[in-house]
Amino acid sequence: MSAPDTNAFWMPFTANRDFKKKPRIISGASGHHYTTDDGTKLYDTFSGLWTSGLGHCHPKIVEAVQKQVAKLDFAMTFQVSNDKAFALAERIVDMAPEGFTQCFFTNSGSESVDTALKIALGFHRARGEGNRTRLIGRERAYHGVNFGGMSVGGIVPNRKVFSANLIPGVDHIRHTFNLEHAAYSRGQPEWGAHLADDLERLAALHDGSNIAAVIVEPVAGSTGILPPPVGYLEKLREICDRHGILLIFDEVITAFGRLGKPFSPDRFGVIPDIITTAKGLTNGVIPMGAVLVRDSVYNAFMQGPEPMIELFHGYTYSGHPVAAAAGLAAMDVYEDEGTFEQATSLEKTFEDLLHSFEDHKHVVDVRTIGLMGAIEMAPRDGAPGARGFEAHKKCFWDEHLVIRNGMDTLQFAPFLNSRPDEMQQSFEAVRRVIDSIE
Ligand code: PXG
Ligand code: PLP
Repeated sequence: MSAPDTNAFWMPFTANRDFKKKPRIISGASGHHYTTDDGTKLYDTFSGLWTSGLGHCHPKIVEAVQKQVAKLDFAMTFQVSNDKAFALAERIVDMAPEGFTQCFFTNSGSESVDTALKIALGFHRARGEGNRTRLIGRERAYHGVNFGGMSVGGIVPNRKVFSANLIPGVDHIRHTFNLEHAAYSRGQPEWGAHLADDLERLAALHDGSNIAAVIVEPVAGSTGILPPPVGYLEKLREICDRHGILLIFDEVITAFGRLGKPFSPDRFGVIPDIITTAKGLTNGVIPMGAVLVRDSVYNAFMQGPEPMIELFHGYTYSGHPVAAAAGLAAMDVYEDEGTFEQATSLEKTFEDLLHSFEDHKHVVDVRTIGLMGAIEMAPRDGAPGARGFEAHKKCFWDEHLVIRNGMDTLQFAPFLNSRPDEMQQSFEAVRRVIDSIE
């Protein structure tokens, strides 16, 4: 096949004009590698886009999707539904922390976040506390790109152009990034639990009785891997409880093995009221997200006349049978192959490899937790982001390695079933690249 014309595809979160001068196009994948049309094999250090922890084209998931698409391609899930959606919901709540009994399907992390915010608002209204409308997010947070998620999110370039149209009634607590006190952290930094007191301050300012929910990523991902300081999540939980505020954990990245466990409460011991997921739910094979909800939240909606719809919300593709089949197969593989234990056993190797970059002349911080890690480089004078972007391109062209950069921070999300030798080789290649850039 000749190289495709790149003109028509307006690429998401991409420097389109720069990309189209020398496109980086992938046309195949298997296991831990991508391939291009000219037969080049590239090692993937980012598990897709945090999506594909089991590797690409896992045969069990491929087979499940092929079978399902030939058996039931689509059935509406408004008032009629399909067998696979119910089966997957059961599977997920079985894996979820105790008390989570309900699963609402979406098609992405962004939709999961907006769904969770709407559930939080509906929950309070159903209980006669319709005054609880305020939503609290955190600086530097990524909660997707829909209007709700963007508004509670805290990434400035994502918000800037839309600033006047962000949803009203949102406030933010501070982020936990701090080079002075928490640099080079392995796992949870000791410093920073006090930053959760911001929530108490906002509860005093707005009155806690007006706040519906707080949403945080248990480990902030897109913003460059910020693990929660020791005691921080506990504090958020305690303040939420004191003021009757729902706590939402956005686990689009952290669920399904990234932290060596199914969900973050299994690692940190702090249990939220709502959990948002996507990505690893289907190993990225078919787009799908899910919002997991505690019984008590669901039950608040289950009143009034039985023939009435309890939540006026849903997507055409909520619970899509082919996506659900992919999800069921992914859950089988996680279980059958002991994926979460595999991820745990790789954590130390990954941590040591990443922290070996601490003394590099460009590096100002290295952060790791589970199989999430960041190497933060100092920006080049007058050209923030240039060093990171150059590293990304050099890795691709010179080392046949796909890495992700957010500005000057290189992010890594190795496969949950990585081979240690491949992991090591990939970081040797990263070192050659950052040694070679100005
Ligand atoms: N919440 C969180 C915590 C996420 O990480 C979303 C919501 C949105 O999901 P969708 O499926 O709508 O993209 C995400 C997505 C990166 C990166 O480089 C991270 C995401 C997306 C793209 C890039 O870290 N996370
Ligand atoms: N726009 C129009 C005109 C529609 O009819 C629909 C769904 O029926 C949507 C948007 C929403 O699409 P989805 O359910 O795929 O999110």
